[in-house]
Amino acid sequence: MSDKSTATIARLSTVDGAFHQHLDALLDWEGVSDKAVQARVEEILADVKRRGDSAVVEATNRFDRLSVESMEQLCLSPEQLKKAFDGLPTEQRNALSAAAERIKRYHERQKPSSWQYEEADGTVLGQKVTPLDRAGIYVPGGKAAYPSSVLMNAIPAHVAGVREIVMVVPTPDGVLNDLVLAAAHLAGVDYVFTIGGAQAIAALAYGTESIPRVDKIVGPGNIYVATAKRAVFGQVGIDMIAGPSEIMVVSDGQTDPDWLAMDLFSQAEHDEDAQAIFVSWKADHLDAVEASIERLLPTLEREDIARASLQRRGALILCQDQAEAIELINRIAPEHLELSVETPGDWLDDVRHAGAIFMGRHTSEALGDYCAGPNHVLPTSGTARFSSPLGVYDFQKRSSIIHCSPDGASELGKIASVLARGESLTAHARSAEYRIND
Ligand code: HSO
Ligand code: ZN
Repeated sequence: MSDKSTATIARLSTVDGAFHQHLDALLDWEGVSDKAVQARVEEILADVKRRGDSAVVEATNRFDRLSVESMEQLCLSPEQLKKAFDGLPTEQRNALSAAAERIKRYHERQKPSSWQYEEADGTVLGQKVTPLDRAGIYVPGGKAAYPSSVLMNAIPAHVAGVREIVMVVPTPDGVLNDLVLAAAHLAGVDYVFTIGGAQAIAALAYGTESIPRVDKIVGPGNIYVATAKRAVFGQVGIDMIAGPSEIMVVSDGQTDPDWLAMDLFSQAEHDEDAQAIFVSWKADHLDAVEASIERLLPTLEREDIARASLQRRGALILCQDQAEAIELINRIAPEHLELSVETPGDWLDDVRHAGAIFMGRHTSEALGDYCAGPNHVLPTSGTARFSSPLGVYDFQKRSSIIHCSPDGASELGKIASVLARGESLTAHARSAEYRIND
């Protein structure tokens, strides 16, 4: 690896003997685990469980520097959300509405159907899909409050048919973010409470006098929020615990290097720990992309964050050919994969692990982050090996249906009786045997 302290971004080559070691070191990411934070979070959870609203109000006053007296002052009505939406500049209102429409349309397609079929003995078997009663959406406060994330978390819940969507968003120093509230209005959020941190997670998980207990909590947050979500898991469902954002761009050498550099920055600017990895089998193309990075980086408003991210966790990787690029993709299992190549469709069968796949030179990740339609809540840190984007299916559950005919009960009874006696569970056996009809 090049000298991390001076180079903007490391240059790696797959033929280098130490390549795999370097790559492992780059990919290594430690999730949340901090004893002191855990202890603090446990205290807050226990306090909210015991004292409900007053514990949430006190913690909110302390952490967000407010001085409210009751939970009522921390609750926004649907009318207030609509007002925020109506008050936006037309351009923002239109862009938000257009994004919401596209996201809705995409997620409508994910809706699974209940199904059933009949066995030869007349027994009907099936699966019934039911939306959750209530979902809680956590939206971070301050700079990390992304209206696009409100759409991406709440729309699938709404499309799934969740009866009530409760959003929480902290407002440090009482500052409301109108775009966030407008997005909540568009996405079908029912209630918004201006609370955050572990106290908000506790309120959603246990319920308080004013805040309804939810069945699942989704949405990103800081280390306190992530730790609290882990702690209440089991009591309620949670989505993934997201790591820093990542992008992997693979190019055949034909895409404008400036476009590629900016695509890498688009993730690097999120966070110092975000990861941007570029791969090509054309050495001169790597040189060109590196030159674009150096030239364009100083033009970014978030130059410092992007630079730190590229220095800490970025890489430009020279591989030998297309087959090796595919091996790298499947090994890294990136959250976002851009296939900046002429015929990306030819690659698709071989790409096994990626949260979202952006096909071709014109499909920048930024379009997917905001408005293409698919969800931007994606598996990070290699978890695309076993998990999927947030979707309608995360807000529904399935029940099995069994309806035996007399003949079916008799036939199944014979099998069940043998197996139950094999397990020495005679009540099971006799319950099945009553229904044998010969
Ligand atoms: N790329 C982020 C989502 C996001 N980008 C929100 C801009 N706003 C994680 O997928
Ligand atoms: Zn992004």
